[in-house]
Amino acid sequence: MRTIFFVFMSVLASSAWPMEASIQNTLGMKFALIPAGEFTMGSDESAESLARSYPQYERKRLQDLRDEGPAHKVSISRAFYLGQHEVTVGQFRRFLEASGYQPESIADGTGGYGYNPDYDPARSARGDAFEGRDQKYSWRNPGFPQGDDHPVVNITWNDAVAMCKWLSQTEGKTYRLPTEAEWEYAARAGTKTHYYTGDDPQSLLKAANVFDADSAKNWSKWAAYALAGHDGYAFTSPVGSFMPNAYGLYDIHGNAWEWTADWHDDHYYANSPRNDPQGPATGNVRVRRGGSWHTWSFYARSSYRNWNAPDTRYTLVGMRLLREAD
Ligand SMILES: [Ca+2]
Ligand SMILES: [Ca+2]
Repeated sequence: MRTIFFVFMSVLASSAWPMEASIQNTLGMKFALIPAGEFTMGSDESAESLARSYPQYERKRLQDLRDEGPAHKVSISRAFYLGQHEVTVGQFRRFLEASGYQPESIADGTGGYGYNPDYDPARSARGDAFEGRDQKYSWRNPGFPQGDDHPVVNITWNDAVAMCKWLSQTEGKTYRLPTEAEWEYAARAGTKTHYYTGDDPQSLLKAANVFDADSAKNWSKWAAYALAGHDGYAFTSPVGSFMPNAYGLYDIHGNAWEWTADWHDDHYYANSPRNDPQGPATGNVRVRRGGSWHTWSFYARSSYRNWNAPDTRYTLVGMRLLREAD
């Protein structure tokens, strides 16, 4: 009897509740199950090697990547669900309506950034590509038209965390931003190349909305860095418009940058733990990953890291959420 009971419990533990391959939450957000596993995080690629894929880039740009190395083995010990898409404008609006939360760009009265064809970066103090901060810009208005199925932008890291907290309370599940390690592991989906489509930047045309010939029409001085050809979108595209990676994740490269949970530190990879690294304990800026519709292909690579203060809101930065597996 005892043996039978033991066998029964073993079967329960191993297979009675298999995790579903994909799930949909109360806001209609779809999540794919990312299995536990190991991968090589970061990159040690030399400037000489990078120059073969990015011949038009100044050498300094190819050398200035200290924080991507050393490449190191990372173990992700638990499976998790990751949003198949970036959070959309429509989903963010439903969150605001249901929760009463005020996005930081509105709550602090300083607004966000936006595209204005008449704005000249050379005449602005920061030389920024976009106009702002300005109260006329926010998640509602980045200066170009967006449908409800486009990725929400102009949202801060704090806004993203607030949305995770509300979803967790509402659904009784744990939502959070992915760690950098979880993000890169899921983005690569087993690949070791610049992109999940390979090493060639031109391979992005079928998989990502980045700075292409359409965007270059609006920023002609950067035309040399544009992908040759058209991905069909000069600004954001509806999420899921391109080929997904092997885990079923869309727009990993491009469309909107995605906030991660981690603080940024140039030297973190040299001493980070092998198992489930959580980023530095403290910092001033949070990491964002993957590039955007306005990002040159070089900066949309799987290993590339960028960062901003947690209250930064920008025309290029959105989010993708993680839901912990039960
Ligand atoms: Ca584009
Ligand atoms: Ca993205």
